[in-house]
Amino acid sequence: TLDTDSERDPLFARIPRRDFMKAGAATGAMASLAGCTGLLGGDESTSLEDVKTDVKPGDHDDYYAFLSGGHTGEIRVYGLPSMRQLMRIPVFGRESARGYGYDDRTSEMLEDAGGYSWGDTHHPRVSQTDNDYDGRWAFVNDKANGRMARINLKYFETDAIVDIPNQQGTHGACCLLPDTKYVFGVGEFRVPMPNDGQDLTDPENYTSVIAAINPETMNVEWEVLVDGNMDNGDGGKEGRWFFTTGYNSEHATTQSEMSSSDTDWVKAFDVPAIEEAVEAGEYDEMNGVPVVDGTRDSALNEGDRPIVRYIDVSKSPHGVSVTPDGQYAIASGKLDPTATVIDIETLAEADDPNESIVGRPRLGMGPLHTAYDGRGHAYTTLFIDSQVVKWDIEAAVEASEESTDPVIEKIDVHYNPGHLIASESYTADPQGDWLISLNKLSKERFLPVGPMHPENDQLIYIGDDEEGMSLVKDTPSYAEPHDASIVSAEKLDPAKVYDPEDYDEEFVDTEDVDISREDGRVHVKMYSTRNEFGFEEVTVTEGDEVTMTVTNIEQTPDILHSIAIPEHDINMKLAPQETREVTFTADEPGVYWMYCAFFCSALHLEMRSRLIVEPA
Ligand code: CUK
Ligand code: CUA
Repeated sequence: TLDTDSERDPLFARIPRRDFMKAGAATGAMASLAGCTGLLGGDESTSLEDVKTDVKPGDHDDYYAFLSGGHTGEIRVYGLPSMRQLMRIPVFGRESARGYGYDDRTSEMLEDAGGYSWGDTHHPRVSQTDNDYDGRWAFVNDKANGRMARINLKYFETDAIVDIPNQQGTHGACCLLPDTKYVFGVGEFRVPMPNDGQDLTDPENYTSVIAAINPETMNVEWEVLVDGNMDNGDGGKEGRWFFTTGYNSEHATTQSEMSSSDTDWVKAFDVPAIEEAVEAGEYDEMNGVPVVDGTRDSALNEGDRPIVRYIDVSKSPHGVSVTPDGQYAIASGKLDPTATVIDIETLAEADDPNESIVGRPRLGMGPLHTAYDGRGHAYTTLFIDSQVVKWDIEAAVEASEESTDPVIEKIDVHYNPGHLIASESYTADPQGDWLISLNKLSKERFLPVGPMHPENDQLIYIGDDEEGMSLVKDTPSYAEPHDASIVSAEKLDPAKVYDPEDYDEEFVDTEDVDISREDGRVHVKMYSTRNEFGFEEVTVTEGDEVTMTVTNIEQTPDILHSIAIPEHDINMKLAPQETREVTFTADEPGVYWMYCAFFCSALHLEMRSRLIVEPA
């Protein structure tokens, strides 16, 4: 029989707890003075009866929630607390209602980013300034093809995608706070470096990298290669540390080999130290990117300021997130019932980074991801138990050993939650009212719709510490939200019509309509408005390369047109004051009725124009 924690769990024996327990307790007291009341004070909590749970017809929600769409490659925008889906934003795949991937600009963007027809979005993160949402951008990863995309929150549309060199399986995505200096792409799949076919058979040599992307230019500024895989990532609040989880410290390629050792790592990247190494030229350039060696025995990890700290945690950690006060990084894994609490402040001084582990609360089976309410509580999904567990962060640090004491409450969710996200949990000042549990299975919760079931995103009220968590809503969702960011509505200010200054396409007003021809190239400039296009007919010759520049000249918000061309695979959405351009070859003689696909007015059906292709 096993009597002690250290016998049950070999990892536990390796964590030196004695010396820093006192330090942990002291900083805990400081945190509570700084307003981290939670159970200590409890006065910030509000009963469910006193908050808006129902959004009446015509009323607005309090929050935007940006949910990833997994292997649909898109982002979905929900209103909270209604959980109404307000918009879908295509990112890595074409989408016809928006004409995304149909006009020249967006199809070139998708083509330049690798030309793939899909992506796998997991982690939508919204840009911050001074640790608060600034309303500029959201970023999201593509796990399938190693990419990162930027969504412009003025227009709620994807405006840049970078195909990250040297990285396969971009999984974690996160901004370096407080001011979004970088967006990090976290590479999950280990591959030969460079992955050019020279070294195929020796997995020992495979590596993965994190990529630091400049949010303004979407340029990859540098990368750091490491031992083991990486998985999720989150940044500290002070601009120094960036954390990733990872599995496969064994450097294996099969599942059984990947589970042979007892521990894996959380890696803490010392960003300013990495920047210094790049500055000093201590890198290899690979595919145009400076790649810094952050493996354990690299020279850059040997001095007094290692660029990457490898912290031993229990096997296969998955989620990692930094507490709102920036004090702790909390990681938890699929295979171990505990979470690991890492004291960020002590990391810089600790000789052995394992000394920075200050808590190992025992939470339940399959703890995956953790969110925060700003009142000192953490909420962790339990994938196997199908629950969300609420626990007290300081109590976990003060507990003298692995303990269930910090656990306050558990609520059943339906079923098998992956991520969960609380309102503004990724900022320094979460709102502490709503939490969404993104459940992978819905089983029998909804009307059956065939063998592919919807998932179930459940809205839970967490604002009342006395009454505890309350399940408020089930929301069926299409595969597959992984993570979300919840932003107060007043922090975003989306445009109602386009500003032509924001784009390169030439605005075509009523007096600018024109058809010009030169050497088999035809340029058609026209507008759209209720209920006409700038030309009633456009005649070209078989084989002509046709470019159409079309402006929606409406000023009125919400009056959209499109130009759809039958049998040419074209549909261009045109919101008010928006101009788009499309180029195609008119290779089949005949008559094609170009029409508007948005029902824009009573004469919408009449809004069409003939494309006449004369035989050559
Ligand atoms: S991951 Cu999917 S449930 Cu990509 Cu953050 Cu954990
Ligand atoms: Cu324009 Cu219908």
